[in-house]
Amino acid sequence: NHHKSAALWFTGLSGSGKSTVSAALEKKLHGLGVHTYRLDGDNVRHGLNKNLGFSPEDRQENIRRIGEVANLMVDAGLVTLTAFISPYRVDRARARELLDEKEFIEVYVKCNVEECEERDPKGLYKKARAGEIKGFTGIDAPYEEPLNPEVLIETDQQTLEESVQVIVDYLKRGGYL
Ligand code: GGZ
Repeated sequence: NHHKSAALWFTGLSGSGKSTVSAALEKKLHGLGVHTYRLDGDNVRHGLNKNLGFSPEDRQENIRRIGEVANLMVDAGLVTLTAFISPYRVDRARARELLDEKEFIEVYVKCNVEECEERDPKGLYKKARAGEIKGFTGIDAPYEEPLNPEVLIETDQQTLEESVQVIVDYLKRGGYL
């Protein structure tokens, strides 16, 4: 049972649903017999990238290393899911170049910032509003929306199941499944 490997590059605001959607998609892919690995803040920012913060330079380096690791994992034959804000277009474009266009699937997890702020799962928007966190994406640091993502999901308008299905349909159409 062999599947084409690829990088699924999730991007979106904090609280938009990148982790939730990518985790649900991964579960679905496992059910289909697809070998995956998911990179997210928990296994990268606490390990490989624990010397990095949230300045523009550190975010760029964060994304650069994640691109390199994803590249290795795709080489190893895995469908690799990355779930990071990746706020800068230029950094996402570099990851895309590194990974070779046809294996790079940008998934824009779109959600309006008001809704993200309302969800505030970790209370970080509240801290950003209070000035306790400076340079928080969507509040006082930029998020550059993808202009032409392979997949667009809108978590302020779709259920989790619908969002996952949109990505699964894309993968089927592309011959990944
Ligand atoms: C944005 C921050 C910040 C600042 C801490 N800005 O909701 P979360 O908690 O789990 O997701 C956010 C995560 C962002 O890390 P990434 O590696 O995805 O960012 S980037 O791609 O821009 O390098 C949030 C938390 O870390 N967090 N400070 N200032 N998010």
